[in-house]
Amino acid sequence: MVTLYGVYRSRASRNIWALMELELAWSLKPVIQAYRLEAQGIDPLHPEAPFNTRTAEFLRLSPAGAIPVMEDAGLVLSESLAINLYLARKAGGPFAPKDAREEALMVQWALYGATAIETPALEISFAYARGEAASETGEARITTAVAQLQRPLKALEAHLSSHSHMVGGRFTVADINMAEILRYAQPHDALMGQFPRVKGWLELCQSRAAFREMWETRNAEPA
Ligand SMILES: N[C@@H](CCC(=O)N[C@@H](CS)C(=O)NCC(=O)O)C(=O)O
Repeated sequence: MVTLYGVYRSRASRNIWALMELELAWSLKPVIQAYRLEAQGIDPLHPEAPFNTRTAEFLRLSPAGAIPVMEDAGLVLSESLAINLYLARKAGGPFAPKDAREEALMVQWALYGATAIETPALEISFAYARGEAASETGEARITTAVAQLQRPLKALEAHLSSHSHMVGGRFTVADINMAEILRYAQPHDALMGQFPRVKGWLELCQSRAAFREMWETRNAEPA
């Protein structure tokens, strides 16, 4: 049984989506981000604070103090993209890499997403989530992020012009990993409109039953 530590409103969403696709037995141990408690005026270190990323018991499991963390038969793993690659290998089947070559490509795309796309995409996500997209500061942040995303999204657009999916011509863990990173930039229509193949592929990934189930539960979770 896989235990996932986190909440739906976090990068744990990508692991939950994968777990649902793979139909693995799993349970969620709620751990909320400390910064979200602070934003509500709650001291994360208060003895009655909800279990959070600064709770001593969680820090023993994850010294980095970040969610998600996964535990499976004694293996403790952090980094959401690595967790998904592990889950796919554990379950096997078409969702997983079929050989070393596919595995290398899946790692390549996960690293590219994490290093070239995630940070500017998150800037866009935060600006929209905080209702700042139309403010002067928000617009400036979005403009910078959009500029930083041009090169990687051109690379993805070119890839998706000759490939139906990230790897192997089928829906795999590599699609979840990249789709969940790109989701952060999705509220900015002007950017997505520049890259129609990326937009279409992302919407196709998100039309899957497992994504919709994850997304519905995520949206029902208190913000
Ligand atoms: N690269 C890590 C990032 C993990 C991360 O930053 N998680 C955020 C939530 S999505 C977090 O736990 N923040 C805790 C805090 O700031 O208190 C991953 O992909 O798992």
